[in-house]
Amino acid sequence: MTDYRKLWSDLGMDLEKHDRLTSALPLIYEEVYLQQPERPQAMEYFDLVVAEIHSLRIVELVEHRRRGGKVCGAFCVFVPVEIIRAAGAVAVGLCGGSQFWVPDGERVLPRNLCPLIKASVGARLSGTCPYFQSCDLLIGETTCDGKKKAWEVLGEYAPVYVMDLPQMKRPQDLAAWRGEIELFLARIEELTGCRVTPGRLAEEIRLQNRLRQALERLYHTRKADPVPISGKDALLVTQVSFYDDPRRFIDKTEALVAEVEARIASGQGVFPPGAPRILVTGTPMAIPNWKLHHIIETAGAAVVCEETCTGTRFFEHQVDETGRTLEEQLQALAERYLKINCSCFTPNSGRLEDIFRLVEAYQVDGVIYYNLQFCHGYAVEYYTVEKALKEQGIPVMKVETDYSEEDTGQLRTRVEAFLEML
Ligand code: BJ8
Repeated sequence: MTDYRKLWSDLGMDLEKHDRLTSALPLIYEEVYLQQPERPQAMEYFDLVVAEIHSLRIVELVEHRRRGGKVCGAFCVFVPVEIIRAAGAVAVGLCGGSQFWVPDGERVLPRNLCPLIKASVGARLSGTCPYFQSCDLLIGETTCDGKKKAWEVLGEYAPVYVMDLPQMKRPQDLAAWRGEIELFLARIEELTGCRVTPGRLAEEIRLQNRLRQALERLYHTRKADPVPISGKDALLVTQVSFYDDPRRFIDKTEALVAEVEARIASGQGVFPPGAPRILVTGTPMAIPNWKLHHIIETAGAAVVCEETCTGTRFFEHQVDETGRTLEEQLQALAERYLKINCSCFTPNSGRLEDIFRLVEAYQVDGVIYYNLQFCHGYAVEYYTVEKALKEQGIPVMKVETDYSEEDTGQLRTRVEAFLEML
């Protein structure tokens, strides 16, 4: 086995602490992922990515930087990665999904803050995440208050650029967002020293659209009964898409889709036909946050769709590819990204429409509303979602949790009770 300690130490990482972080992962992964029956063979690639999550891709990032390239890290699906890549930089997703990083985040942030923010900041402070260590620029955004203020703190430890996201979707908000994208492009050009040309941007727009389509096709297979792939596996694929080389990711995901489509043709599933079908909606699940999916799927139900930013919000809607000038392309990017229905918008009725559409398309039996603790936007929005779903007779339950394992037993009991009444 290759020893990556020199690589990590060159990145300024805390090796001893990093050993503690990585020592737990194989056991958890074995229990949560590898013990699932009848997994598609093509999941082997995604297993490898997780097994080597702090090495294989990091070697590529280090090599890219050695050749003079830049790496940018983002925390939100609103950041237009097409622009980063069109300027010759690599884009990686940085949201922290591990409890391991929370205490380090709490050194500088209040305890009663969303775990995703604490873990993201903690990952940087602890010096145990090679993705953070490889970034030349971190890109924050003004979505929720917690993130917005956390970037000021994070800025003391690494270069941070913040995109100002509007909180409404009126024509003037679209115009403002388009202006933000122009400023972002200028900042990325300054970082990389490369001009973004319409030709290069068109290429990256097409590539990211292909990536979205690959995920969309994978999700489409989950509409079948029996379900041909577990929710845990589908979630993992989406999580990996934030880190991986996009071309390789598309190839591997398309291979997975082909295998899963063949399973549908032969009636093969990972759950018995008729198993309860669950839509998870709410806050994102950054790797290695598999807690809720694991509870649901070991209680006999299948997660068939995620209306989250590690689900449909990430890949729905393509960027219009017909733009020939930079102006047209930036407008197309602004329009596509502003279609994402995050709870930081008011009103956010589009999200409700999405949930109903997905309930129908995936033949959902029940909705589980996933709310990371202290995420007020999604917590408040539950009122509207619950009311609308109940009016239509669609069962819904809310789960408010963090990254720790403390409430696992209690959550399991609640989920089992919910599944029984479906
Ligand atoms: S577009 S959901 S990725 S902001 S960090 S809002 S969980 S309190 S992540 Fe998000 Fe972009 Fe919206 Fe999606 Fe709540 Fe936590 Fe804030 Fe969060």
